[in-house]
Amino acid sequence: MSCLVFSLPFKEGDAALGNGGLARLSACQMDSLATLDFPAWGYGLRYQYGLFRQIIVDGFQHEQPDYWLNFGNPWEIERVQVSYAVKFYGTVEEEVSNGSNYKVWIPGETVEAVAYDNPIPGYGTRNAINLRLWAAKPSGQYDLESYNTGDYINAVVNRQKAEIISNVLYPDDRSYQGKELRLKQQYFFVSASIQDIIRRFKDVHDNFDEFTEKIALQINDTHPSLAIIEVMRVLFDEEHLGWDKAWDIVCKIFSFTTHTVQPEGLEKIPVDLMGSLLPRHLQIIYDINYKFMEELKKKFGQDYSRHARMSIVEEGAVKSIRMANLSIVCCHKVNGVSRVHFELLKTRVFKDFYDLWPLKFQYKTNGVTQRRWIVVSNPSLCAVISKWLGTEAWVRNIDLLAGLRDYASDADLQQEWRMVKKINKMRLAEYIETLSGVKVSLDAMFDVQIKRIHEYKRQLLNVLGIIHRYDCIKSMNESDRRKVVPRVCIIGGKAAPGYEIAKKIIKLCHAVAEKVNNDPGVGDLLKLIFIPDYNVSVAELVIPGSDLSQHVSTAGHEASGTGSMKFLMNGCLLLATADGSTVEIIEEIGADNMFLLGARVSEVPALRDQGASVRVPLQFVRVVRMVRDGYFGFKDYFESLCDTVENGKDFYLLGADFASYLEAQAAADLAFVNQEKWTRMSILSTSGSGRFSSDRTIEEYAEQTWGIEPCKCPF
Ligand code: CRA
Repeated sequence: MSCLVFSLPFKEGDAALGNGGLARLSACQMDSLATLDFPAWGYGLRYQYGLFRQIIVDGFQHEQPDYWLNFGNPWEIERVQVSYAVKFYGTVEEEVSNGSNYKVWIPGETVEAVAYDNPIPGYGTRNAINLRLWAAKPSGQYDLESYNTGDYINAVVNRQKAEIISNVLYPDDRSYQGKELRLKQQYFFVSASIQDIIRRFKDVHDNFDEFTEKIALQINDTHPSLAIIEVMRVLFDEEHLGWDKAWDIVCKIFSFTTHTVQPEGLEKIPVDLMGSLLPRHLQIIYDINYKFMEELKKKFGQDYSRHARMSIVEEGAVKSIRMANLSIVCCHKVNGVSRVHFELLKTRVFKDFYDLWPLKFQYKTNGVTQRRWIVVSNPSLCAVISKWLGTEAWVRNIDLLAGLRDYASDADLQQEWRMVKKINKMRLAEYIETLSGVKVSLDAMFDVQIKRIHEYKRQLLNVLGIIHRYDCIKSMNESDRRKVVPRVCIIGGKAAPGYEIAKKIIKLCHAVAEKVNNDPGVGDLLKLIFIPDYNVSVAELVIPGSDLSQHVSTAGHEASGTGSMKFLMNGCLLLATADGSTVEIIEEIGADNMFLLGARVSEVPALRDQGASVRVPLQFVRVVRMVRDGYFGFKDYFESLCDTVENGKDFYLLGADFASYLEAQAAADLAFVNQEKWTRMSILSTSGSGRFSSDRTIEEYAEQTWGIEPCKCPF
C-alpha cells in the first residue's frame, strides 16, 4: 500500500510593501486598531514589486525585483466592483452653475483604481478591520481617437502604461525624489481613497453636516498629504459647499504625523510638476497659501523672512510646494513620534509653526504590537510569560507585563527564561549556518544590529568596534584570551540602491567577516555574520535569538526607532544612544538595565562645531587606518568611506562617540559573564516594555486626536 504525503512547498513570503519603520509601524497600528475594537480603515498602494530583494555577490549588495504576487496572495480579496477613475494632467476651466462660477478640471489621462481588501482580524475580539490597497488598471474609457485612426497598437500600449503607477515601491526610506511617477502614485492612492471615503459616507448621508463627526483622517507622513487638497477640491468644486465650509471641514478631519527629524528629509514637489500633473490642486494650494500669508501678515506684520520660511510655496531655483508646511497649515494636530522628536519639532524643524500654533503640536510615542513581536515570533517566551503571570490577558493588556518584575530574580523563572533564549539562539544559529556555512557557538553573546543601512544609524561604528575587538584579541596572550566574552556579531539591512556609502558599509561588513571568521587564531571568540535580505520574517527569527541589540544613531537623528521596542519585548538588552524613543525606554526600565553611550542630543551641535579638533581616541584612528591601508582588502574602494569619518568630516560623530561606545561594549561583556545579573536585566527589559505597545499609541490617538471610542462588534 502506498501513501501520498502532501506538504506545502513553502509559506508565502513577506509582502514588503514598505521600506522599514514607517510602514511596519502602520502594520502594528492596524493590529492594535482591530484588537482594541476601533472602527478604522487603512489605505495604501498594492505594489506589484515591493521592496527589492537584497542578494550579496562577493560581499556587494545587488538588488533584485521581488514579484511577491507570483503565486497569488491568498489573504486579499479583489473587489472588482469597487473601482474609481483617477484623473491626471489636463486643464482647468470655468463653469457657471446656479449663478456662481466654478472650476472644472478636464483631465488629460484617466486611470482606474481597483480595490484589494486585506482583512485584519483583532486578537480576542470579533472586530476585523480592512486594509484597502489600490491597484492601477487601464481605464474603461477607450481612446477612440487612436482606435479610429488605426493606431490600434499604440492605443493598447497606452492602456498598459496605466498599470505602471502601482508597479513599484520607491526604495528610499528617508530622502524624497521629485519624480513624476512618485507623485502620480501618491495622488493615485489618495484620490481613490478619498472617493471611497466620500462614497461610503454618502451611501448613508444626504449632506455633509455630519462629515466631521464621522470621519477622521490621519496623514502618515507627508506622502498622502495631497488628500487634504483632494478633499478641498471635491467639497468646493464638485459638492459646491463654498470655500469656508469646505475649509472648515478639512481643518477638522485631518491630522498629521511627521516621522522626520532632518529638514532636508521633508518632501518638496516642484511647482511645474504639480501644475502639469494636478493643475487644479496647484491652484487650490496657492489659494490656501494666499490666505495663510494674509494671516501671517496680521500676526507678524512685515517679518518677510518669517513669511518666506513658513510659506507653503518655496521660492528659489526650483519653485516647490513644501508638503510638510501644507500639512501643518491644514491639519488640526501635528504629531511627533517620540518625546525627543517632539522637542526637535518645536525647537528646530517646525519652530516657526510651533510659535504660531503651540497647541497643534503633540507627540505619540511609537509602539509595536506584542501579538506579532512576542506571541507570533517567540512562542516559547509567550508561554513562559503567561505561566508566570498566571494569565494570557497580557496579550490584550500589555500593562500586565509589569507583573514579571516581581520575579526578575527568581531562580526558576531565570532558568526558564534562559532556556527560552537558548532555544531561540539554536534556531538562529541553524539559520546562520545554512546561510553562511559559519558555525557559531551558543555560549557566545549574540549581538545584533538589524535595520536599514544609513550613515546616521552608524552601522560603521559597529563594524569599527568589531575591528577593534579583533585587533585586541589578536594581540592578547593566552590567559587574557580566556577572559574574552565570545561574540557573534550579526548585522543585517538594506541600503537604498543609489546610496553609495551605505553600500560600502555592507561591503566592509563582508570584508571584515571574511578576515575574522577565517582567522584560526580567533576561533569562537569573534564571528561576524551579515544576514542578507533583512525583512520582517528575518526579524521574527533574529530578534528572539539575540542577547544584545544595537541602536546607536547619532543623537537627534532617529525620530523614534521601533526595532528597539521589539528587542526590548523579547528580553534582549539594548546598547543604545539617548536618541528617539530610547530616552523613554531609559525611563521605563532604568539606565542600569541597558548600556548607554554617546553624546546627548543637546551636546551634538557643539561637538559638530569643533570639527577636526573634536577629541577622537587613538583606537579610532587606528581602526580607520586599518581599513584605509587595505588590511581588509579593497583599499581604493573603502577610501571614500574612511573619508566620511576623518579630517573633520565626521558629521555623524563616530570618532567623538567611539570611546563611549567601547566602554558600553565592555560593560555589556562584564554583565554577560554574570548570567544571573544578565537574566534579571533581560526580564526587567520585557517587563518594562509595556509602554511601547502600539495599543498605547493607538489609545492616545483615539482619545487625543480622533475623538473616537471602541465600537465592539455586536455579534
Ligand atoms: N525611517 C524614522 O526615521 C521612525 C519611523 C516610524 C522613520 C524612524 O525613527 O521610527 O519613521 N521616518 O515613525 C520615516 O520613514 C519618512 O520618514 C523611518 O522609518
